[in-house]
Amino acid sequence: MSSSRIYILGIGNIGRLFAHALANTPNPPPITLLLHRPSLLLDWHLAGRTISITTHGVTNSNGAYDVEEPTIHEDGIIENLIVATKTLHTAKALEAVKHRLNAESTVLFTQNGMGTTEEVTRTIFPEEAGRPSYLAAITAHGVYSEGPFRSVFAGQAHVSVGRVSGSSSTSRYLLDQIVAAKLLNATEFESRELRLLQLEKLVVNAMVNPLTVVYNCRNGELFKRSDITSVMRDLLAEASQVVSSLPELRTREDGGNDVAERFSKENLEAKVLDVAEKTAANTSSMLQDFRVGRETEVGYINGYIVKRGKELGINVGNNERIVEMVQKRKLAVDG
Ligand code: KPL
Repeated sequence: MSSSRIYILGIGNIGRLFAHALANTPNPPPITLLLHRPSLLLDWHLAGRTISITTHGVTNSNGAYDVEEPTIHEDGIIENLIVATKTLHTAKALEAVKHRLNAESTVLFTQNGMGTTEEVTRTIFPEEAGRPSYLAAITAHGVYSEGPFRSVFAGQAHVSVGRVSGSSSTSRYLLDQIVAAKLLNATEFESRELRLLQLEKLVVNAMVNPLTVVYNCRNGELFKRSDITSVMRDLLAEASQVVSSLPELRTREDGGNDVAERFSKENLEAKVLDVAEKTAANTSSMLQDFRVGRETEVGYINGYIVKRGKELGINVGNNERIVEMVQKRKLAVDG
């Protein structure tokens, strides 16, 4: 039945984990992997046409997927789409399938950082008529790649999922499938709470990720040094002020007073230190990208704080500098 098919665009670690979790339920939906680069088809054959996920040393390979190259003449409507591409490539990857999405479609975004859904609306679906409804997922699981279509599910945590505020609500089908996929350990939140959780993650990533690049170290090594802690506090003071001032969070009767408390410098610092400690052995995703010369997501993380801060007239000089540093050091790696 076409309405129950789930398409996945972006087959990196998060895409593989979602595919694997959905395929390993008692009543799995049909799943199609959209291979957005031609080289992926060869990789798929080399991987034995399976996705392999290793958990606690045990590898489970499942081949219960159809594959399609989205750029090649397919034009059937996609009703359920999970977009698991990197932030930087999301709008471009969606461009190739936009003719297959309509107001009945549901698109789940799994990207880090903020600003992707706004970018997709601006560049791909500027008209409200015909725009799919949006869901977002925040993934706290630790997954790393062992090669194309092979990942290790290293740190089991949870997924927070829900509708994106302002998005029209059509089907619940995709949400229900995500929550039913036990391996994801997903909880559904209402849109405002989901947004607050996204912003908390944004601030944590805005502190940990670029500092691991600048100081070239694992997460756990960062805040053992008082000089790095002091740089983090300067970045955090700006982030706290920006998030606490966001007008879209002040729409409740109490004026959004919960936001100022939740995003106080003290609460945010406690969160940052907690995540850095719990993920002490991790090489942050930004440092991994940086080391292999890939463009990083700093523009969607600290860059988002800079953009919103400037709109609100808040000084975001420290975040602006760290965006430049990470991007410049990237140039140094390239050159
Ligand atoms: O989300 C992460 C990332 O690396 O992007 C953290 C939580 C910092 C773990 O490494």
